[in-house]
Amino acid sequence: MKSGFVSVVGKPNVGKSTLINTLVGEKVSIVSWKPQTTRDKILGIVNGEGYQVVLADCPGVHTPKNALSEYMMKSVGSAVEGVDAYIYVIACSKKIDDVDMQYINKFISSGIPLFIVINKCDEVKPEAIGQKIDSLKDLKGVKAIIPVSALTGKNCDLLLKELVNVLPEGVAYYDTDSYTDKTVRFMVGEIVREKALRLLGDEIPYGICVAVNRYEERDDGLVSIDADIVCEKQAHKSIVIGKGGAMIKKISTMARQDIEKLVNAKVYLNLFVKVKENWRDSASLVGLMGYNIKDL
Ligand SMILES: Nc1nc2c(ncn2[C@@H]2O[C@H](COP(=O)(O)OP(=O)(O)OP(=O)(O)O)[C@@H](O)[C@H]2O)c(=O)[nH]1
Ligand SMILES: [Mg+2]
Repeated sequence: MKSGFVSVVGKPNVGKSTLINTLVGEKVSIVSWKPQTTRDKILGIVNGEGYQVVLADCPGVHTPKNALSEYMMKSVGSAVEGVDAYIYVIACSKKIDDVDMQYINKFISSGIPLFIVINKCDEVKPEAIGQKIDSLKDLKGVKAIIPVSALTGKNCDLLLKELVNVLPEGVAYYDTDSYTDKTVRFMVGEIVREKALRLLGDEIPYGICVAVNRYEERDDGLVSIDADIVCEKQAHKSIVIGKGGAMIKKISTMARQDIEKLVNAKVYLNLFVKVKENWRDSASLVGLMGYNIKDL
């Protein structure tokens, strides 16, 4: 069979996680309109007739400002080592800048097949897509430039076909019925964080992490979960809770609905809000981010 690893890299918010979810056909990685949504490398596994493509979703590339973003950039560094192909994603309506070119040139000089994916083509006129392709056509050593819409799925099948073509003959690296390397516990934490990102105003979500402290499958079939939403400031805590608990209730209801789909069972989700001042600057906490932060 054809099998291998592919890193998906690009600036924040260009649609890397959406693309991986579409290619995998499952919600592997959370998505929001706020940049820097993905914080960690997450594998999405596409299993098909005669192939297995393991896609690494990476945090958007940016200049680190604190220990958290340093951790995020390290995870990009680890995700681009020893892979069989690269996908570099740009958004069609965004200018290609020096950061993009640095990565593109680095990938070209590695000699490993590079696909440049122009995403969000549903947002622009066809002429704009043509212009974007033209602006890249002089680059030597790019396997293909593929315009897609990760949102509508347009051309994603073509991208998958091209990817499979460049992968070596090998074995399945993961169970052919699994679609990610992450645990249910991790995904639960991410779902809660996604709802917080989507429901809260601009400033607060960046300072939030979620720790799933208890995950219990009860005898009656119900799944009972305790999770902490950790924020950076006391003032943020009351915003996350909301007036009369309205905000935390909204986050909890939306997250519970998604978690029920994920685990295929009724879920009892108990959310707590905690404060850990400036946790993003604390390298030791960042290492645990998103999993179990016991010592808060
Ligand atoms: N119109 C349109 N929107 C898209 C498309 N793909 C992604 N989006 C939107 O773009 C926003 C960012 O998508 P993500 O998938 O979270 O982007 P990302 O590159 O993973 O972002 P980071 O994790 O922050 O680096 C979300 O609001 C998506 O719904 C697309 O093809 N078309
Ligand atoms: Mg992402």
